[in-house]
Amino acid sequence: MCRIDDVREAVLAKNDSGARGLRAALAERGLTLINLLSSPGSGKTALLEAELTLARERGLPVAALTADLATENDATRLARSGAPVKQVLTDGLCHLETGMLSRHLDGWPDLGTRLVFVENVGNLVCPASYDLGESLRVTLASVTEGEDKPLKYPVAFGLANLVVITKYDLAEAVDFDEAGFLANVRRVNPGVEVLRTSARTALGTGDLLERSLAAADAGTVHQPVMARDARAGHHHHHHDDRAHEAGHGYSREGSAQPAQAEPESTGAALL
Ligand SMILES: Nc1nc2c(ncn2[C@@H]2O[C@H](COP(=O)(O)OP(=O)(O)OP(=O)(O)O)[C@@H](O)[C@H]2O)c(=O)[nH]1
Ligand SMILES: [Mg+2]
Repeated sequence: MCRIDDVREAVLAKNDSGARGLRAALAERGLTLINLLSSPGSGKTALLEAELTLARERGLPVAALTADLATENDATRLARSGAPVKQVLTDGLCHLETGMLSRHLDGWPDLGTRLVFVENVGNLVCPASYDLGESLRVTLASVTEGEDKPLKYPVAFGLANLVVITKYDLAEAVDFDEAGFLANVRRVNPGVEVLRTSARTALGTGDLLERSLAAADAGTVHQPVMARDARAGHHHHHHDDRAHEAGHGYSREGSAQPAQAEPESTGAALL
């Protein structure tokens, strides 16, 4: 075990205990956290802006935290929806940790808010190991990224409890291999639901909002297993293997997994 692994495990252990505290605090306030993960430019902000706008139209109290290494650009874009939005600057870190979130969630958003969407730093590696106290972890991939991404980033896709295909309006133009993508998702995370979405055409935006609300209603806890594996002293690469083997990376402490709800008739749900 090299030193980097020791440091990494200490950081993860600290984050894990932070996640437990954050979960309890969120539950007390009736807040449900939705963690969005993808590579840079997959369309997290665009989809989130559509979600926030839709939620506002439906009179649902939602808020968003968006994380980046630098700039307030994404918060400015999301604020156009009229929802309460905050920018988290990670100061060069490639992922969010619970400590950063706790600071921003102190007294914010207003009581009565049901959902807080968290746009993680655009990166499919770093944020995957960090439990943020979320109820739903959503991993996104755009149709332009290639069908092999779930295999190349098995932790990000293996620990997701909802996978979202973005920019579906471009699928034909880029000859998106949808069957190949779905087969690869199944290999790292059998049974996980996959939604087709487009921020341009609003395809699937209602479905994502419904899955998020279902997670809030069920009060289900989804805790990435990997952080605990790390404390048990496994090597990093081992986590990837486990995500592969186990097929899913969440321990389920609640009732039925909301992400596995029956597909909607919009044509967005695939698995
Ligand atoms: N055609 C099309 N383009 C999209 C869609 N969603 C996002 N885009 C474009 O893709 C680019 C990146 O989108 P963003 O929403 O900024 O992606 P992001 O994942 O938030 O990026 P980072 O925050 O930098 O990681 C922008 O130029 C968007 O306009 C979509 O559904 N269809
Ligand atoms: Mg963004």
